[in-house]
Parts: sequence; structure tokens; C-alpha cells
Amino acid sequence: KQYNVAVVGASGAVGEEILRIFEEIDFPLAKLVPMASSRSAGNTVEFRGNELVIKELTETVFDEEEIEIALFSAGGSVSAKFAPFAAAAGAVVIDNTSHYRMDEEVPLVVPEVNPEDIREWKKKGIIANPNCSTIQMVQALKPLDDAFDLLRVDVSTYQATSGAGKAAMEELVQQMQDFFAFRLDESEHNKFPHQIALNLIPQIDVFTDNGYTKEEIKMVNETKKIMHKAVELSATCVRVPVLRGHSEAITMTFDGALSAAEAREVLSKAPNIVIQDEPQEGVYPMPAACIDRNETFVGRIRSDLYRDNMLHMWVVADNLRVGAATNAVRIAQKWVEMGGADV
Ligand code: 11C
Repeated sequence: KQYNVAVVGASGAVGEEILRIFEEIDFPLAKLVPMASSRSAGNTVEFRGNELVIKELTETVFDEEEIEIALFSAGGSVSAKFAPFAAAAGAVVIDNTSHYRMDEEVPLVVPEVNPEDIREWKKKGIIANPNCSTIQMVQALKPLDDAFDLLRVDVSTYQATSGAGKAAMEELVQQMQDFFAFRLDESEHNKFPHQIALNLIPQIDVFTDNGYTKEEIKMVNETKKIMHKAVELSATCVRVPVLRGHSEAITMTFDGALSAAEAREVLSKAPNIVIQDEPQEGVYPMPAACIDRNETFVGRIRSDLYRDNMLHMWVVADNLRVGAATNAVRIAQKWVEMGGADV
């Protein structure tokens, strides 16, 4: 069987990556229909050497195009309004936004971690894709939890500007150009609360009442839902002047003692994890080296200096791929593999 697939938000930062991934993989694709709001509809996107015209996102387009898989990445309000129409047309919606993630009737899936949750898709016709910073973290946490029983995670993130979209990437580039033109002090910031060039901003999304940002609380809540476990988690999410690739310094506390070598051995067998851990040779994951890659890179795996049940590691992945497009396409692949609409 081959499937009719819609990509909603096809000209956005994540939508473009979804198209590139469908070009790269062997997916049973009958047709691919790029969609967007009326602002971008009528423009074209390139797919396998052809120019595809972007269809306007309407309440009826999923029926008209007989869509069976709809990948949404056009913002939470677009998903809130249009995902139910895609689901009502019989499609499985794979939603990249935060809108449905904590809905009890919507599975939140990272295929390497909780693929069996895909079976819940029919409750609303929607499967949610987690936040980028959560996906790469749980991919590395899950095999370690299975082997050593994880109790607590303390994570600091170093998140690229592309997490906030194309215009946010352009804001960093513009500010760098302004710096070299000696006019950074006149440079504007709209996408971030402060200048991002030559700076770090310890705020992603808005603050909640408990002193944490929404991005940090997403990591807490999503991790518990995906891992089906009340793991304690504290996050500090920081925006850094990197265009692409989120990095995370992760400290883990386990129920019993473990060594860095044991953890490295477990992670070396984990799906879509690549170990880069020869620090003496300067080998460790870095965002500039993860672009366009579909794997999650782990290095700096080391024991705590004081406690034998604690471990530290450094995890890097392409936020637009692993953290968004790749995970969404992997959910679609798994859904197909599990039986498609009969799952
Ligand atoms: C960022 N993680 O890096 C955010 C973007 O919930 O899908 C992803 C927002 C989301 O800015």
C-alpha cells in the first residue's frame, strides 16, 4: 500500500526538512501534498526535482486530497484549528506543535522509546511529536533507564536559534553582520528577548509562576509521559548563538551504582545513538557536526566525582531533524509498519 501524505507548513524550517527526509528515504508514498496558510499557498516547493504547488490549508482539503497521513508543523494555533479536520477525514495527524502533547487521548511518541503508544492514535486521530529538547534527551535516557533504573535528571540545554524558526535564524545572522559593521548596538531583536549574537539567553519561551520557563516545564512533563515514569527532572534551557543543533549537559542519578564504561556499552547498542567519546583526541559531539544528521550524538560520558550512582553526559542532535522532522517521519514509518489505519 502507498499513502497520500500532507505536509502542513511545508515552507517552514521543519516542513522543509520533512520534504528533504522523504526524498532521502524509501517511504511508500503515493503523493505528497505541501500545504500552508493562504499567505504561502500558491508558492512552490521543490520535491524530487519537481516544483509542487503549496495548497491552501482549508477545512475540506484533507478530504479533497484523500490524505492518509498529515504532518503538521505550522504552529500550535494552526494545529488546534485544522488537525481535527484532517483526523475527521480519516488521516493520522502527526503534530509537531505543543498543542496536543499533554492531551490524555493523544499519544506522545519517540519511536526509539515508546513506539507501542502509537496504538492509541485512534482516540483522536492524532499522534504528538515532542519538543526538540525532549526528543534527543529521552533517546539517550531510555536505554540507560532500562539497564540501570533512572531516578533523577538535571539538564542544561544549549539551544540553537532555529528552534524558534527561520526568522529567528535570520535575526542571529543579521546581528552578526551588524557586529562586523560596528552597529550591533542599533540591531533589532524581535524573536528573542535580548540580543542573541555574542550572547546567551537563559530564557526560552515565557516564565511560569514557579520560576521555570515553559520550555523547561515541557521537558519535565513530556519526559514523564514518554517514559511512563515519574522521573524527577530539573531543566535550565538556554538559547545560544548557534544556527542549528541543540546541545545538552545531562546529569543522571540512578537507583544503584554504575560505571561510565557500562553506560557507554549500553548506549553503543541503542537505536539511532552514535557515541563520540574520545575526549583526549578532541572527539565529542558538537552542533556544527550534527547538521542534516538523523542520529543523536553522545559523548563526555563520565562518572560523578563523588557518587557512584551518578553519571554525566553531553548529548547533541540536529533540532530540525532529530528534534522535529526525523522524529515525525519515523512516527509515520512506524505507524505504517504497525499496520497503518488498522493499527
Ligand atoms: C526551541 N524547543 O528551541 C523550542 C522550539 O514545543 O515544539 C519547539 C517548540 C515546541 O525554541
